[in-house]
Amino acid sequence: MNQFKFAGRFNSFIFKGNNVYDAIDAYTKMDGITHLEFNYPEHIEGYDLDKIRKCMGKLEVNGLAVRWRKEYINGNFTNPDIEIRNKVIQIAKDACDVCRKLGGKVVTLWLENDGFDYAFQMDYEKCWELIIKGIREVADYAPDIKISIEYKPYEERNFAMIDSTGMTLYLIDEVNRENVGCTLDFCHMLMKHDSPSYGLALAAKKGKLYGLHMNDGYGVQDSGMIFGSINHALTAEFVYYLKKYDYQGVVFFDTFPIREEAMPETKANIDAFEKYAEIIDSIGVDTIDEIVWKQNGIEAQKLVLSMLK
Ligand SMILES: [Mn+2]
Repeated sequence: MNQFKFAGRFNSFIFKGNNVYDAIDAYTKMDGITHLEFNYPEHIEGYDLDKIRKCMGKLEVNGLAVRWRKEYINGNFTNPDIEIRNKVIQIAKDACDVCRKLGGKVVTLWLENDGFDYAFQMDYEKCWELIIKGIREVADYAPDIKISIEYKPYEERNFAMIDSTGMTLYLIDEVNRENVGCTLDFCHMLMKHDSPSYGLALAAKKGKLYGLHMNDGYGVQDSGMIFGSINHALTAEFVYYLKKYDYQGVVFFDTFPIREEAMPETKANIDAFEKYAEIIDSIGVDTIDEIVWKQNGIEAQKLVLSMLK
C-alpha cells in the first residue's frame, strides 16, 4: 500500500481568526498531515521564516501557491500595464526563492485574473503568448522548482484563459520547460465538466502531474466540500488512477470549512482519502484494470456498487 502525503489549507484556520503560526501548530498536532502549503505572499509577508521553520517541527513544506490580489485584477501575465505585469512575474520569482528557503519544491500558479469578460476585450493570440513568456521567465529563473499550473474554468473572470485540462496540457507543451507541469483541482474539473480521472491520466502519463487539490462539489461553483462527500464513483476512480500512476506528490485538501470547525474538517478529508485508498487496495488495481478494459458500463457500475459493501 503506498503511503500518501497530506497537506491542509491554512486559510481554513486563518479565516477563523488564527495566524499562520497557530495554523502550523494545529497541523503538527494532527495525525496524517505531513506537509504544509502556503499562499504567497499572504502567509509569508509579516511572518518570520525562522519562526515558521521552528513551528513546523517534523512537518515538511510542499510549496507555495501565488496569490495576485487587488491591483492585479486586470490580468496577471496578461496585464495590459507593463509595470504591473513585471510585478506579477517578480512575485512569482520571489515565491520560488521563499519556497526553496523553506525546503519546498512546488510553486503553484493559478492565473485567476488572466481571462476576459467581454467580446472584443482581448487579443487572444497576443495574450496567450504573454502567458507563455511569463511562465517561461519564472521557470527559467528557478529550474530547481516545479512550476505548477492550476486551472479553473471561470471565477474571477467569466472566461479563464487556462480553463480546462486540455488547455493546461496544451499550455505545458507550448511552454516546453522541464519544470513546468500542473496541479489538478477536483472541484475546478467538475465545474468544467472535465472528467477528473481522464485529466489525471493524461497529465500523469506525461510526468506533469505536480500537485492535487482534493475536495468535492456539485460542479456549478467552487464548492470546496469534504473529499468524497458528493461524487463517490468519480472519487474512487480518481484514487484508483493515483495508485495506478504511483502518484508521489502531496495530496492537498483545498476545502472550505466555513461553518465546520477546521480541525475535524481536515481530519474528515484525510479519513475519506484513506478510506478510498483502502477500498481500492482491497479490490486491487489489477482487478480494477480488468474491469476497466472491458469498456462496459454495467460492469463498471457493478464495481462501484461493490465498493459500498
Ligand atoms: Mn485549488
